[in-house]
Amino acid sequence: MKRTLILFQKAVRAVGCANGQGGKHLGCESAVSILRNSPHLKNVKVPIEWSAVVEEVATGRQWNALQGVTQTNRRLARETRKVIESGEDLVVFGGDHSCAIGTWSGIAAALRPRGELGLIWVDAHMDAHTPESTPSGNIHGMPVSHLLGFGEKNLIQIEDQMPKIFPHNFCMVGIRSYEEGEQELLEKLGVRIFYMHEVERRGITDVMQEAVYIATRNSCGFGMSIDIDGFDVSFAPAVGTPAEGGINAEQFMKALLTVDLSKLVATEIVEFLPRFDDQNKTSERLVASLVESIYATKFFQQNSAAHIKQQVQISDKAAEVIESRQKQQQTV
Ligand SMILES: [Mn+2]
Repeated sequence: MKRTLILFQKAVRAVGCANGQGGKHLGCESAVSILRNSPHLKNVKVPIEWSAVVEEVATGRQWNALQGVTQTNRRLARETRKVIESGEDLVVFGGDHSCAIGTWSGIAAALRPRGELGLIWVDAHMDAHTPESTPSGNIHGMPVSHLLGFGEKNLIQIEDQMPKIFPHNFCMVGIRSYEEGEQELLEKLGVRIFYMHEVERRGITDVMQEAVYIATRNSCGFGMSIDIDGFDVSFAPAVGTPAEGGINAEQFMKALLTVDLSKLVATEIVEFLPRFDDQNKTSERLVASLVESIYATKFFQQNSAAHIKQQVQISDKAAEVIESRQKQQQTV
């Protein structure tokens, strides 16, 4: 006898954060609405289901943004925590990079009963200033220090009192523009920094393999926070703080094919500033390609069939085997 079975289609849950007050230029707050309507993002091979968009609370610029950034990040943390607690894959679309405080605070809290969170920070900048060391006062230059537990009290205690990231689970890739104060903090903490010159010398594949090792060896899951200014500006022209040189985005996506993404719990993509994009929408396309390559790779590694929706006519015996395998996966 033959019967029809619908194979499980795995989707990535998307959360948006429409924030921009923490950036050097305003404009990142419009990235989420552009991405939600983006034909490029709609056409990616991996299904994306939007679950929430957090609107920004704006209280001013530079340090006056603090109160609003705190409230926005509290809201965002609640959303990311929910998705991770439900066991789903999560992609967060920013916003300026200050949203990382909320994204990873929520995720760290969700994982806390199981273990520590690992994090790979892809960026041109260190984003590790404290309120004392910052020359600009822009909070998008401070998420790393706050996630590590240094800085403004209200920003380091979102969801729980613990540091969100421990230095031994954290590394940075693509760094080439930074100030002394933030470098000092990271070096004092022993954070592994893959500066751009090391990426150039070793190749991004080699570097990402070591980065995933660092982010997974002591953690129960890891994330990637991707500031698109980490890439060469030819792949991502729509950024507010471009830096010369940078990671080749195509090579980065190829490198992902060679790393184990089975412990990846979330990806965050930030600092897309739509009004600086070119006519060809190069940056918007990059965001879509990143999501597709990361999750197509992850789902393929987990189960080569699970991410493809298929209605198949198969024998009872084959249906039994597949159903029992799906059940096993659900109980893991
Ligand atoms: Mn950044």
